[in-house]
Amino acid sequence: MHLRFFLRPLTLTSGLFLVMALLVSLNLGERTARRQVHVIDIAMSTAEQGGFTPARLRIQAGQTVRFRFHSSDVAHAVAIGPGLGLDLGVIAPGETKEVTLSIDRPGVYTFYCNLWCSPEHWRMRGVIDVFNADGALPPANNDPVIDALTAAGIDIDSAHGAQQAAHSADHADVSITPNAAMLAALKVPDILRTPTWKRTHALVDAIAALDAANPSQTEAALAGAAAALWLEPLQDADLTDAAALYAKNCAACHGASGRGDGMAASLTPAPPAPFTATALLERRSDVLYAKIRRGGMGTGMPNFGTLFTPEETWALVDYLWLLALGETSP
Ligand code: HEC
Ligand SMILES: [Cu+2]
Repeated sequence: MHLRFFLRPLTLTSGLFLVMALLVSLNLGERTARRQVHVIDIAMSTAEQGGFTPARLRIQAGQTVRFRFHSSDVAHAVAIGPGLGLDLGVIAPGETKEVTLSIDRPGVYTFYCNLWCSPEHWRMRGVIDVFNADGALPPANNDPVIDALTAAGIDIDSAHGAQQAAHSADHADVSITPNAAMLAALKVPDILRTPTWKRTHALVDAIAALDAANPSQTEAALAGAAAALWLEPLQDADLTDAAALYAKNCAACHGASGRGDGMAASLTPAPPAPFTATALLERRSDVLYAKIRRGGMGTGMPNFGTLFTPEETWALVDYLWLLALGETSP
C-alpha cells in the first residue's frame, strides 16, 4: 500500500505549502479534484456522550484528506488502522490535532480512541469507508485462521468450558518456570518447533508430546521445557510495537503485566482474563488470536479485528505469551 501522511499541529501553518507542493507533485497526472485537500472535522466526546461525530466517513482511494480531531470534554487519543501505522497520541480537552493523508487501498478503516476515557471507552470508534474509483468497496475478507477454527468445530468462547476445568484440575499444582537447559536435555520431536504446530496446540499438548518422547521425566521438568519451547521464537522477535499496542489498548482491563488487574477490570461483565502460565496452559495461540480479533460476546472483551492487521494481532499473541512466561512474570 502507498500511504502519505503528515502530522502537524494546527499552529504550524508555515510548512503547509511545502507539504502541499510535495503532495501535488506526487499526484501529477491525477485528476485535479485529487489535489484539493478535503478537510473533515471530527468532534470527540466520551462514548456515553456520543463518541466521534461524525462517526462514519466516506472518502475516495487516493484522495487527500485532512482529519481534524477536536477533544471537547476529556483527554482522548486517536489512532487509525488497520495497517496505517497512524497514532496521533493524546488530544487534551480543547485541543485539536490533525493528520493529512491519502489512503490508496480501498477498504474499511477504523479510527479509535486508545486512551481510557470513560467506562464505555472502547466503544469510541469510527469508520472510514475508502471507495475505489467505481464508488465500490472491496468485499470484506474472511479471516482464514478464524475460518479454520470454525471448520474444526472449535468454539473460541468455550475454551474456558468444562473440558478446560477438568484439565486444569490435573495441572493446578504444576508451577511453570521456563527451563531452557531442560529443553536442551530432552528429545524434542521436530514438529513441536514448527510455527503451525505451535499456533494450533496448547502448552499441555507440548507437555504431553515431550512426555511421550522422554519417559520418566517429572511433570515440572516437562512443563519447564515446554515453556522454554514456547519462548524460543520470541527471544529474537521485536515486540516493541506489540507492547505499545498492549499498553494503550489492553492494559486498562488486563493489567500492565497481564494479571487481569487493570484499573477498569471491575467494570466488565466478565473478569478480564489473566495472562499467566497456568491460565493459558490450555490455550492455543490461534484461539487467543481469534478472541482478540472477534472479541468475547457479552463479556466486555472488545473486538480488535477492525483495528489491527493479522500480523499485529499475532505479535500481540506473542506478547501475551511473553507476559505469561517471560522473565517479568512472578
Ligand atoms: C474493556 C476491557 C477489556 C479490554 C480493553 C481488553 N480486554 Fe481482553 N478480555 C476482557 C474480558 C472481560 C475477557 C474475558 C472474557 C472472554 O474471554 O471473552 C477478555 C479475554 C481476553 C482473551 C481470552 C483469554 C483466554 O484465556 O481465553 C484474550 C486473548 C484477550 N482478552 C486479549 C486482549 C487484548 C490483546 C487486548 C488489547 C488489544 C484486550 N484483550 C483488551 C476484557 C478486555
Ligand atoms: Cu477513550
